[in-house]
Amino acid sequence: MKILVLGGDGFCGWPTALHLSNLGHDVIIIDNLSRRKIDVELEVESLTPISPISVRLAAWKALTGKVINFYNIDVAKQYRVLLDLISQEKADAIIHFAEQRAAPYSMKGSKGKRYTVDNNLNATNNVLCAIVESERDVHLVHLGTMGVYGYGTAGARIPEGYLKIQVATDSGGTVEQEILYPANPGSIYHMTKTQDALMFAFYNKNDGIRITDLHQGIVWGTNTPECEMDPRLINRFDYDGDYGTVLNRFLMQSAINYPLTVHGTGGQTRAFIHIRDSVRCIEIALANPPKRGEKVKIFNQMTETHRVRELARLIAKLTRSEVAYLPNPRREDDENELFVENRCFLDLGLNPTTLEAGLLLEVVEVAGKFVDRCDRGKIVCTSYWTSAEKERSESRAN
Ligand code: NAD
Ligand code: USQ
Repeated sequence: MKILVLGGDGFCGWPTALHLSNLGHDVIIIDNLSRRKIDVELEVESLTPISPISVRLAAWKALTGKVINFYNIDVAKQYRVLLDLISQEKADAIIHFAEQRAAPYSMKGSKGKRYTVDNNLNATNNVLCAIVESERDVHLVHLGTMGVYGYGTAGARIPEGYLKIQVATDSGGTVEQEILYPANPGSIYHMTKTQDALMFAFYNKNDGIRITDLHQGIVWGTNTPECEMDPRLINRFDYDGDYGTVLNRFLMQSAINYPLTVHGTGGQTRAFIHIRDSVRCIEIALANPPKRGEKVKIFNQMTETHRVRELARLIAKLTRSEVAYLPNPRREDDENELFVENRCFLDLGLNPTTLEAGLLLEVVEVAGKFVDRCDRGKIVCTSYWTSAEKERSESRAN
């Protein structure tokens, strides 16, 4: 298959591109390297020493003989170049990772909010529009988020994208309908993902585009077998207060003896998936595209749910770390229950990497190995959802 990987230099995109190339697909990476530029802006670097994209690709070719081409294109801005590429390369599938993905960065004030909305919504609309204009039957696989469902307590298992409802009619009866699960975003970033979902529904209905939207949980871990082949192929590991996600942050914090930064009570329950399983899910999604005329296929791409404080306790026990309960910089429920339906991927053959099996290995092999590269001053989250969270945090510090 000829596959364009938009955002293929990023944390999820890079191991996916390597995995698909290794399977024999013809992979092309499109990325504007904005994530590397944001590192410069935030004055932080990946904990792992990542190579420049040209070095990554040359190493891959030298090791495997396989070629991955790269185009530096801003998907949100360079519509014509994107369209020409889809047409000339005769793409069969596009995997769309190319969005600003950090909730804290998206809440860093008007700059972060406006950039995230402009970038993410224009990128998604451009991809969809270009597929229509190319007149190619391209399967679009998008990386969405579990966060579109919201993190309250639903009181029931969260279905894979669609909710069956009963509506009361004027005549006193009921009719059954199936709707997109109600959107309930908790940040500007998550809001862009809920809006992506509406665009998918529209282009699917109007233009018949075949789309798979993967509602992914928090990805943990770092490397896949392909990334482990050579130090030049190593994946990025974000640990800073904006881009670091909770479990990888705790792993790194335990490696440097930094008290684990639990926000609030730590009663927030979230969904998780290892990077190896994330890559495998994308392989499965590509092999099982929606049929022509089928509505948008939605999978919940997660394997486990955990409360933040349970994760902290688990890692603290494994590594003898301390746990710090900090004022929560986010406006979110202190405690929530989360039950998620994830049969689709399991039925299609996903064999999950469990937290239990992978955790300690990750602490030793990755977080522990690169501790010297950590800037302790970048660990605390300083992006506040509103001024109330900022004031609470500052009054605690004084
Ligand atoms: P990332 O920031 O590491 O990678 C995104 C890549 O897209 C970067 O290389 C960036 O340079 C590129 N990009 C951004 N905007 C672009 C544009 N306009 N044109 C071209 N390239 C652009 O993020 P990630 O962690 O790899 O996440 C990838 C996708 O998966 C995101 O859409 C994110 O919402 C989703 N996701 C990630 C996680 C997670 O835990 N990391 C969880 C659920 C969903
Ligand atoms: N948290 C802490 N301590 C920390 C960091 C985070 O307690 O040091 C808490 C947060 O307050 C939040 C939870 O952990 O309650 C998750 O935060 P996170 O930063 O790990 O994850 P989130 O902001 O939700 O975003 C990440 C990815 C995003 C993806 C999302 C999947 O950055 O791209 O969409 O996970 S999901 O959470 O399922 O929506």
